[in-house]
Amino acid sequence: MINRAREQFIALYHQQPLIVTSPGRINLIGEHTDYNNGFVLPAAIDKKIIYAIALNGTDQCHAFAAFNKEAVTFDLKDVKPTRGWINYLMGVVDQLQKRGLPVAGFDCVVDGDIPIGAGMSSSAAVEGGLVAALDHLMGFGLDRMEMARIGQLAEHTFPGVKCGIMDQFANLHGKKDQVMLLDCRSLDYTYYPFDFPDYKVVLCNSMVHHSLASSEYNTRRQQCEAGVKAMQALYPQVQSLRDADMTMLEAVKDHISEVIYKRCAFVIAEIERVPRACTLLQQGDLNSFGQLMYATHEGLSKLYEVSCPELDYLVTLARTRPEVAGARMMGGGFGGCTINLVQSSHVTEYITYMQSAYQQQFGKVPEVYVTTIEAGTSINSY
Ligand code: GAF
Repeated sequence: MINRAREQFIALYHQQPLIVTSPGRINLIGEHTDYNNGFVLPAAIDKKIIYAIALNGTDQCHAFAAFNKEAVTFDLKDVKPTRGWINYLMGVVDQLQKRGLPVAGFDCVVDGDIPIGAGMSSSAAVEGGLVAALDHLMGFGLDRMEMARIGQLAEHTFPGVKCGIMDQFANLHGKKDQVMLLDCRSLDYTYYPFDFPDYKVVLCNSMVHHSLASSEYNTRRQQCEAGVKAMQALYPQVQSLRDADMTMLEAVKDHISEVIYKRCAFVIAEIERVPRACTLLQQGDLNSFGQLMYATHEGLSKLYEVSCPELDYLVTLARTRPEVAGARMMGGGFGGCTINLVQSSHVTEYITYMQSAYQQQFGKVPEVYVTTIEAGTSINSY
């Protein structure tokens, strides 16, 4: 893929590019907790976006996407939200410009193998790869957390998804075979080895892409904020759901809708599950960890209502299989992948079983990715 991107770049733009690899992510546990100031446990993976990129000495930016053979151009003096994937590039440029950084024109080829809309955060990979590339080419000296914030804000202002910081953080901070416990309030983080040679992380793609995912995502965020506001009347110390507990939520139950109650109940429980899950991981107790993954899925499905019949089916099937320690839907929801912790010796058998059962039920074959945990966005020197 790297060679393909480089050759494509040279053919289009006639100079040698810088190569940047920018990974997708998994999240073991802690879903919809990041924008509630809670905890997440993500890792960067082997699926990635590749940039071949160089400055071009003009005010124009040219990008060619290898995945759909589409070429886009924009002017650095005319950066504003539009439609399509160019938004992710322009959003990053806009954030850099807003910080007073003198972004120069560039040419790039964007290639990669992160399935789009599968919940592995291809958009954060596009953002993180570009911000790291421009930082390197122009010597801005941004630190990785600042780059993550730039990606997050680009996502808020251009595509318009009011995401938390998990995806951009994971993309830029990943380390081989390490998961990261991130406190989304303080932005402190700790690496923990994911050292389970007898298990594989298997992603099953429901092949469902829900067109309402972005608007529903933003709605969930507003519902959480409404819950916080209601609790603040009694508990002024509640600045986000991170500060709340079930006693506080029960105290305001009669003043909020059932929907707001359910959303908050899920997030409060999920924030509390993550440090517990992390301790289990450190103790090597993957089976107990897996039970927490199932609990997360249950909450995402019944209380947060971001699952769909296809994801529920995949998790229900996983639960019947002794070789699976745990499974749940992953990411924002309304489609995309489930994450499954599967005994290495039974992975092939498990995939065959899942694909055939799913095909019988929904008439399509789920793509399956056996992933590895890899480094975050990297500037390649060759
Ligand atoms: C998406 C968002 F981009 C993340 O910030 C996070 O909220 C996730 O959904 C749900 O945990 O990937």
